[in-house]
Amino acid sequence: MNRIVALGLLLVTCLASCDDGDVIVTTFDFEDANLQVCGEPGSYVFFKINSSTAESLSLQLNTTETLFLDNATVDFDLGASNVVNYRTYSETITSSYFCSNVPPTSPLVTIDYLATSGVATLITTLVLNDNDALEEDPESTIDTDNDGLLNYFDFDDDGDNVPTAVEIGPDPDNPQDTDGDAMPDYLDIDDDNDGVLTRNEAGGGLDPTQMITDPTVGPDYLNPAVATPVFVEMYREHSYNLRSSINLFLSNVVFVNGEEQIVQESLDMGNIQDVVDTTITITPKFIN
Ligand SMILES: [Ca+2]
Ligand SMILES: [Ca+2]
Ligand SMILES: [Ca+2]
Ligand SMILES: [Ca+2]
Repeated sequence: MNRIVALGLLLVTCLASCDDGDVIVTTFDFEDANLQVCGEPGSYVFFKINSSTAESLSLQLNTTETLFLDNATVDFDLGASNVVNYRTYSETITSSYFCSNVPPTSPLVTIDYLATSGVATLITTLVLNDNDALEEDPESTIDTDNDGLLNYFDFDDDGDNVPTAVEIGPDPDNPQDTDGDAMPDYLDIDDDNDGVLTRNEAGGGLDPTQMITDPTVGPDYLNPAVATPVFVEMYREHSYNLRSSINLFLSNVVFVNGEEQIVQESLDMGNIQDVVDTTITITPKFIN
């Protein structure tokens, strides 16, 4: 709020001093400028800076949503709560102008156009990866174990508490099938076909690889000679990588500065690759 008040004062100052003959130059030339973003739920600021002309184009979204975590195309009406400004400055600015918590006192805003109407369209595209070495189709909706995590980002596809990366074996093109039933281990809930589910061959724990009765054979879940169930009705914690990229467009924007008005039918604000690159951890709810 302090910043908004401060900018308002700067605008008034400019209007008072700028309207007696100064030529107002507006290029709207941001083609070479990268889209940048900072902020968090409550207030995100997207901006482009043309350093050579000391201009900026910015969008402040006062949404309480956490952005960038869903595949989505969302329209935001511009106006009181979603604010677009086109500004010029007394000298060029850096990203900290928009990203610092304390509103900067310099450089001065020399021209400030505010969008009174228009639409901002934010397109978010996610890439989810369970790092299990399988080539998996992100369009697929298959969820083998029905745990709510689709196979392409489920690091334990069959929900037997042994990660797919462990079960796949050395050759992802020819995945391991311990019991030879034509169902590869990573999709087989009873890997040794001894009648006890792999999940229940962990001695009551959440890691069947650690339950080894006969070290010469290996873990009990791969040893058909050991078939002692200890029932486990929980999934282990899952993790996957989430990367998101965004494209931002402005359309039908009416910029106003006093009596001046500029209409921009479409402004491509550009894109940011990997605006989020993070690891999501989740323990899926066990459903029998
Ligand atoms: Ca799943
Ligand atoms: Ca598994
Ligand atoms: Ca099998
Ligand atoms: Ca066994």
